[in-house]
Amino acid sequence: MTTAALRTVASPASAADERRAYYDRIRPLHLTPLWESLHALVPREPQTPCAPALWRYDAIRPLLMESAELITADEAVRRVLVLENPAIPGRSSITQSLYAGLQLIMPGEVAPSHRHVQSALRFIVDGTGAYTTVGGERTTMHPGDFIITPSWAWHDHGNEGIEGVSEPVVWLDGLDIPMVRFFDAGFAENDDAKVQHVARPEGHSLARFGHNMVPLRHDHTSATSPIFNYPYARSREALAQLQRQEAPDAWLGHKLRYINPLTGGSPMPTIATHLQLLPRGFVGKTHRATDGAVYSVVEGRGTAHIAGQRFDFAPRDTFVVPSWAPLELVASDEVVLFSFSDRPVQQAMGVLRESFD
Ligand code: GTQ
Repeated sequence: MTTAALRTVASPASAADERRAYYDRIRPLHLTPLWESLHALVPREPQTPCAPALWRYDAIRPLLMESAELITADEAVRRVLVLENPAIPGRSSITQSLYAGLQLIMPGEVAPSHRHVQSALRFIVDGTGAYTTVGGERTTMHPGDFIITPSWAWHDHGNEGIEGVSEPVVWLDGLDIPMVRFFDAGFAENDDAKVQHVARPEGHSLARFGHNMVPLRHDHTSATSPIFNYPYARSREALAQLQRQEAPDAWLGHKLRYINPLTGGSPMPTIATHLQLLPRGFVGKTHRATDGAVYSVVEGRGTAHIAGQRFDFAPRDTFVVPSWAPLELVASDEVVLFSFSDRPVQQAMGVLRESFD
C-alpha cells in the first residue's frame, strides 16, 4: 500500500498526531505550516488586538504634576506619561501603529535638543507659555494648537511663560514610533547644544505658507508641511463659521482635516490630523474605518460609543478608537475634538476602508 492510501484509512486522531510530528520535524529548520495560521494571517476583516479606551485628564493631571517632583525635564529628556493601549501593555503603543503620551514641562524647564527619524505632533492640552523650537524656529504653545516636529528635525522644548503667565504646560504627543520600529528604520541623536540657536523670527513659517499663499521661490522639499504650528484660534474660527453656515454631516458633524499647503495632503507623511465640531445635542450615526484613531477632547462634554462600549468624555480627555471599531459620537455640549490616525500610510498602501452605516 502507498503512504497516501494508508493516510485515508488513518483515524482523525492519528492524522493529527502525524501532523504534529511533522511540525516538530520542520521547526528546527525554521519552517512553519501556513495552513495552521492562514485564517489569522489573512483575516476576513480586521481583528485588532487593541481595545477602545479613555484616559481622564482629571485623574492624570495630579500624577503628571507628581512626576515633576520625581524627575526634571532635563534629566528625563522628555517627561512623558505614555498612554498605553490596555490590551497591548508593554509596547508603548496606543494603536498598533501609533504612540501617544502626555508631556509636561514646568516653568523654567528645558527638554534638551535632539532629533530622530520618528515624526511627532504636539496637541496642546493644558497651559500657555511653553515653546518648542523646530529647525531653528520657535513657536509659542497655546491650548488647541497643533504643532509638528518633522522627521529628523532638531527640537527642544521649554517654558519661559508669556505675558506674566507662568504655569505648567501639558501636551499630547502623537508619534509614529511603532511604525518606525516595525520598519527598523529608527535613528536618533542628541544636539551639542541643550537649546537650539533661534535663526528665524517667530511666525515666519506661518507667514510664508499659512495664508493660502506660498512663496514663488522656496526650497522646502521635505514630506512634512512647511507650517509647523496650526494655531487653534484659526481652526476654531473655521469651524464656528461652518456651524453657522451649513448643516453638520450626519456621521462626523463638522470635520476638517489639516493639510500641507504645498500638496493638499496630510501635514505629516505618516499621520493625518483633524479638528471636528459637534453641535450641542448632536447624535452622530455609526461609522468605522480601518485607521484606528486617537482623539483629544478640546471643548465640551459628550459620549463616544466605541464597539458597543460607552465612554463619557470631558475637555482634555484622550480616547482611542481601534481599527474598524464602530464609532458613534454624541454631544451634550458643543464639542470640539482633535484626532489623529495613520490614514496617510493606509492610503499610500491602498488599503484604507471606511463605512458609514
Ligand atoms: O518630544 O521629542 O512623547 O522623542 C516621545 C519621544 C516625545 C519628543 C515623546 C520623543 C518626544
